[in-house]
Amino acid sequence: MPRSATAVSPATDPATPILFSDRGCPFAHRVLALLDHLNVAVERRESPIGAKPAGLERYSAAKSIPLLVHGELVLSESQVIAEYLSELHGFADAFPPELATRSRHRHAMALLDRTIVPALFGRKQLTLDDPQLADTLRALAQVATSTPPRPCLLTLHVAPMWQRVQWWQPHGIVECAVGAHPALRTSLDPTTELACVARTAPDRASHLADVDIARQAGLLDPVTT
Ligand SMILES: N[C@@H](CCC(=O)N[C@@H](CS)C(=O)NCC(=O)O)C(=O)O
Repeated sequence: MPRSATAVSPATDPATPILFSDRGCPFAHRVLALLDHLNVAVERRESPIGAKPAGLERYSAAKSIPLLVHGELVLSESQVIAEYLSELHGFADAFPPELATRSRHRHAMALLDRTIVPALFGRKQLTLDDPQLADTLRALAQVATSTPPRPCLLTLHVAPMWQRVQWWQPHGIVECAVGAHPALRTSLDPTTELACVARTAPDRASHLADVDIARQAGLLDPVTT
């Protein structure tokens, strides 16, 4: 069983963080891959896609997911959660030591979330010549990781989204745009094969079936790329 899937009751271990998310959420996948890599147990509270896990309202009025509850601390935003856990557990490889490189990592992560993620969720329409997409791909290409990639906050941030791009929108705008940058594609593909990413990924077939059910129920935005 994947280490991060091991549910430990907070009644027996109050130090165990609780992660609220819906099933197969790529933002939660970032956090689960990190916890798996750090070998830290987590209690998962999951709902079907498009729904909210029971008990979430106790911690978040907006019912934001993913949400981490660790003792008194309540955090949303996958990147904030990942940085907290990295510092807490002394993840030395979280970011590169050199300031400019570290800022490039954060820049690429922010642009990915501002441009590609909304398109992936059907919240933004992209075209191949979109200037924000061009900037995002350039920022990602600048931080293209070694082969094979090492787990760091950048690779764990990008990998779940790159996997969902390929699963949800094969041959869509994002995959085509990345395909025009062979070196970038070569650096992205192996991130999804990192052991901690693969161990915490949902099963592709059942995930796609769940997404379909949620779409038909009108719980997800239609995807148009
Ligand atoms: N910026 C957030 C995005 C979270 C997000 O969009 N989560 C999806 C679920 S996979 C969603 O639709 N959330 C709606 C909500 O939280 O109400 C993060 O990085 O955690």
